[in-house]
Amino acid sequence: MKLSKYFLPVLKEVPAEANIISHQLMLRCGMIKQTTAGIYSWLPLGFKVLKKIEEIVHDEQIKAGHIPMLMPTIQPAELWQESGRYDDYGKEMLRIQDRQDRNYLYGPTNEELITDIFRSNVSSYKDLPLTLYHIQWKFRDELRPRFGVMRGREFYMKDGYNFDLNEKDAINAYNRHFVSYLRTFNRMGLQAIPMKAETGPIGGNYSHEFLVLANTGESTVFFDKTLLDMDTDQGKLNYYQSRDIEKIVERFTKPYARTEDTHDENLFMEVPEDCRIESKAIEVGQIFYFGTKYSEPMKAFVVSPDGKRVPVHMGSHGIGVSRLVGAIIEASHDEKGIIWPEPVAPFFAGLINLNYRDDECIKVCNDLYEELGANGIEILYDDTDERPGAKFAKMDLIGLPWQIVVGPKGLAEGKIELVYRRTGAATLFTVGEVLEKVSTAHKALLEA
Ligand code: 5CA
Repeated sequence: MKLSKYFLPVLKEVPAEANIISHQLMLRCGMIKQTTAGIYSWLPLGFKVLKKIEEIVHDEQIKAGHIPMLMPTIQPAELWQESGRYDDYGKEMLRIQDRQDRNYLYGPTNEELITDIFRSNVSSYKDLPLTLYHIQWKFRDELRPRFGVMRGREFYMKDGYNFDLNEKDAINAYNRHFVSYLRTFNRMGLQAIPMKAETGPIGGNYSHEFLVLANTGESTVFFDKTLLDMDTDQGKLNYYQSRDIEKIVERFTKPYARTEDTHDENLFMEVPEDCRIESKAIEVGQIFYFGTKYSEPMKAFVVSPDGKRVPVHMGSHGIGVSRLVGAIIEASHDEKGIIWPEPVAPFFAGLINLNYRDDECIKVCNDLYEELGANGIEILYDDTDERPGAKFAKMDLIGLPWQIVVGPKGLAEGKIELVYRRTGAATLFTVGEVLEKVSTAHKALLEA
C-alpha cells in the first residue's frame, strides 16, 4: 500500500478524551474514530489489525474442532423470556421495537439463540459432541464505557457454545477451550493467565477468565508468580485426547490464580510470600460451564443411548476480539508508539523514501515495493512529500515490525537501512540483503 493512496488520518496531538495509552495510540494512529460514547468506527489501519486477530481466533478454534457460523445481532425477546434472562439482564440490554411493536434486543451474547438453533435441529446423542461458534458484534449498554475499545458498548466478540450429553463430556469441551485460549493469546504475543472467576449474568458452575497483566486493567487479580514462567504454547495437540488436554488444564489451575470476586485471602497466604502477586489486569476471554441452565427451560433435549430424553449440558466461551487490539497495545508499546507483535501487525514492514524527488531513491523503493509485494509481504510505502523526521515519527508511531529506509546518501554507497522496531537496531545492507532478510523473517512468521 502506498501511503499517498491510503487513508491514515494520524493525529499530532494526544486526544484529551483518552486517558490510557492504548486508547491514545489508537486515536493518534488513525485506527479508530469514536462515533458516539462506546461506539467506534474502525478506520483502515485499525480494521486490518482487528481482522488479523480475528483470523488467529478462527484458526485456533477450527484446530480445536469447533465449527464457525454466523448469527444475527438482533434477537427476538421471546427467546430470552423462555430462559428467564429477558427480565434478569437489566439495563445493559438494548431493547428495540419494530413497527408492529414486537420486542427485540441487540444481542449482548447468544446462549438463547444458539440453544434455539440446536433444539430445532438436533435430537440424538449421536450428533454430540458439538461446538458451534461465531464472531459477531455485541451490544451492552455499559454504565461507564471507557478506555476506547477496551470497554465499549458495541464490541466484537467470539462466542462459542458446546453441546454435550453429560457433565463429563461438557468438561472436556471446557478444557478444550481452556487450552485453545492459551494458544490463541500466545500467538498474539500475549501472556494471558487463566484465573478462577465468578460466572455473573451468564451463570453456571465453573468459570475461568483469561487475563493479561497491565496496570491500566480494570480487574484486580491475585496469583502465584510461577504461572508467569509457564509456557502457553503447547506444541502440536490432539484436542480429542481428553486426558492429555485435562493434564494441561490441571497444570495451569494448580497454582493459585483468582480474580477479585473469587479471591480467598487464606488460600492466597499459603502461596510462598515471594511468589504472591497482586496486580491489575485486562480480561481478554472467559469460559463457562453451566450444565442445563438454558437447555432445561428451553427444552433442548436429546435422546440418550438408553433411550431417555435428557437436557444437553452446555457451556459458553468468549474472546474479546476488539478489546484485544487495545490489550495488545497496552502490553507492547514504547514512548514512540506501538510495537506490533508480527502476527497481528497491520503491515509487515514500512518503506520510507527519504527523498521523494530523487530518481534513484524512487526506483529502488518501487523495486522493493514490487518485489516484496510479489512475495506476499504487506508493505506500507511512505511515498509522500513529507520531511524525513515526520516520516520516521509516523512509522515509529504505527509500529510496524520492520522499517526499510532508502536515502540518497546510503544509496551512493549501495546501501539502505533496515530497522527492527522492537529493539531499534538499525543496520546498513545492500538492497538484495534487505530483500532476503525481510523475506526470511516473513517466512518464519508464516511457519510459526
Ligand atoms: N456468553 C459468554 C461467553 S461467550 C460471555 O458473554 N462472556 S463475557 O461476558 O465474559 O464476554 C466475553 C469477552 O468479551 C470478555 O472476556 C471480554 O474480553 C469481552 N468483553 C465483554 N464486555 C466487553 C466490552 N464492554 N467491551 C469490550 N469487550 C468486552
